[in-house]
Parts: sequence; C-alpha cells; structure tokens
Amino acid sequence: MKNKRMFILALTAAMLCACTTNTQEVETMSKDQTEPVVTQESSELDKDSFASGIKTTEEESSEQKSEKASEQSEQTSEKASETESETEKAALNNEIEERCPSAYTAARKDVTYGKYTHGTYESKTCGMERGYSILLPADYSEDKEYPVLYLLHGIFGNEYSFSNDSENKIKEIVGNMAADGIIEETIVVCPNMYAATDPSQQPGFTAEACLPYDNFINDLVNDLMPYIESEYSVKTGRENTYLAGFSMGGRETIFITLQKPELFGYVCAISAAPGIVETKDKFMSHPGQLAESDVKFADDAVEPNVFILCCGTRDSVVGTYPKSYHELLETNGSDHIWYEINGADHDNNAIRSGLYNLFKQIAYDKADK
Ligand code: FER
Repeated sequence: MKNKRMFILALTAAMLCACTTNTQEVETMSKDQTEPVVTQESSELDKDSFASGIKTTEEESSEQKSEKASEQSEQTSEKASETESETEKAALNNEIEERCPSAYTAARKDVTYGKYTHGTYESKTCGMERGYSILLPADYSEDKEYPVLYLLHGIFGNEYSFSNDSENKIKEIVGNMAADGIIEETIVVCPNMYAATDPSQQPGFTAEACLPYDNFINDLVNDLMPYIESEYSVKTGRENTYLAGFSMGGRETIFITLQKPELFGYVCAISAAPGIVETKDKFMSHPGQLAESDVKFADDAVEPNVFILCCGTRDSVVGTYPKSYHELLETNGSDHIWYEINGADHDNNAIRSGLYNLFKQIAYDKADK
C-alpha cells in the first residue's frame, strides 16, 4: 500500500497543478466550500440519464477532441517504433488514465465479444424472484473459471441499464483487455439494485424511496452472489470478486465495500451519489447511511487491494460529492485511489474511465503477486 500512497500523492500534486490553470475547475472545487456542490441545474427529470449516465450527443467538447487528436497522432508515431509486446507491457503500470483509450473502447475485427443474457434468482431478502443481466465471455466454458464483476446501476435503473446502453463500451473494454492478456476473461453481473420487499414500491428522491437501495447489500451478499457462484463457473473469494457502480450504484458500492471488505478485493465507485452521510442537495434531504467518522474500514478489516473513487470535473448531477467521500476516507485514514476525469459529466466518459482503470489496477496488482 505504500507505493499506492506515494502514487496518490503524486497524482494529487499533478491535479493541483492542473487546477491552477483551469478557472472553471477552480470555481467548481473552491476550497471555501464546506458543503459539496452540484454545479448545474438539470431542467427535466430524465430517468434514463440517471440510471446509466447522461446521454451527451457530443460526449467530448471539440477542444478535448483536438487535444486528443494531437495526443493520438503523437502516440501513433511512438507506436510505430514499438513492438506489439512492448505496447501490451506499457499498459501494465499503475498510472491512472483519465480517459479510457480508444484502443479498448473500439470493437476489433479479430475479437469476439461476450453477450448479455438475462436470468432470475430467488431473493429471500426481498421475498420474490429478481432479475439480473450477465455478460459472459464469448467462449465461456464450464471447463474454466472466471472472476466476477458486480456492476451497479444508477437511480431509476434496473438490470438492463448497462446492457441496453452500447455507449458504455463495457463489452469492448472487458473483451479487448482480456484479448490483450491484460486481464483474465471476466464475467460481468448487472443486478437490479432496487431491493424492495414490496413489489409496488418505486424509486424516487425521498428517504423512504431510497431505502431499498440500501437493502441491496443483503440481497447481493445473501442471495445473488451465492446464486451466481452456484450457477456459473466462477472463481470465488475476494481476489476474484470485484464491485463497481455508477452514481447511486457508486454510493452503494462504497457503502457495501465499507461494510463487507472481506468479500471484494477490487472496487471502483464512479460518480458516487450523495447520501452516505447526512446532507441536503437539490434533489432531497439525505438522512445518511453512516456517520462521517464511520466512512472508513474497521480497524481490523481486511481492505480491498484496489479501491478507486472517481468523478468527472463537470458532473452536473452529483457535483463534488464523490470528492467529499474521498476527503472523508482520507481524513479517516482509509486507503483508496481518487482521481477526476477532466471535462466529463455524469456520463459514459466517467463510466468507461472508471471501469478501464479498475481493470488496469487489477492487472497491475495481480501481476505483482
Ligand atoms: C441525489 C443525487 C443523485 C440522489 C441520487 C442521485 C438519492 C443519483 C443519481 C444517479 O444515480 O444517477 O440526491 O439521491
């Protein structure tokens, strides 16, 4: 963990330098702010946007595109002199990359990607049959065993939120990184995170309507995980069990990880929503799942090998709440990696980045062992 701490320090220093040259960012992250802020008002409640990220017709500004184009042309000329194995090795470092490289989001002709299917399991927690989507590797075989990523959607979402949105590029990122030998072939399970016991209950911006999200920890641990582990050919144990989530799913990812760190070795909370601690934002008053002093791992807890928190610098839905979780973890002495995705909103840029960096850190950490 020492190396990681140094890495976080270096990253923080680099980001502080970057902030001084970006007035917009200085405004959003003013040191005078005591409460996390949300920067923009969202005009209408577009429930789909919450579940799997705001759909921006142009996901990157033209400024970012031209920046990226010049970066890419530099990279192309660099790559021309590299062998293929050198390119692969280059990914095996522990540096965070703000954007998921296009080499991993692009569908390749020579790679066959996994497919999502849908299934159900008996949830004793909820007293009903519940659905999940599962992304199995293209050549999934009972003769092999695979690590599993549980991936949690945003508010108003369900088990189809990720599988119905081709722009998150989950299939491509997992498939390409496995094809390059960076990660093992990995199963992705997308549950329905609304663990209500009353089938007529609906999510919404009230404390009561959010309770089923906080109940998901019980459904996940007691019902879904045992079901997946009995039904599919998976490697079990924290080294092979990953957890990630976006927004409301990011909030529950942090909550679940702090409560059950023995179950998840590799974790990423993307653009985590408010409500872990008591607060009030433009949507609602949150009673808080934990006291601020409890936003940490218990003293005797086994901590995740990798615990990432990230968020776009232009997130118009959760603003600086993710940063406030990073600050609480830091104050309370719990190791994690925090980074910001310059220019990203509450959108797929953040989702792609978080998942890519999670897999990259998994690869680096496992190569170490
Ligand atoms: C809130 C702000 C954002 C909140 C939830 C969200 C429950 C979640 C957003 C998302 O999942 O996209 O105050 O309260």
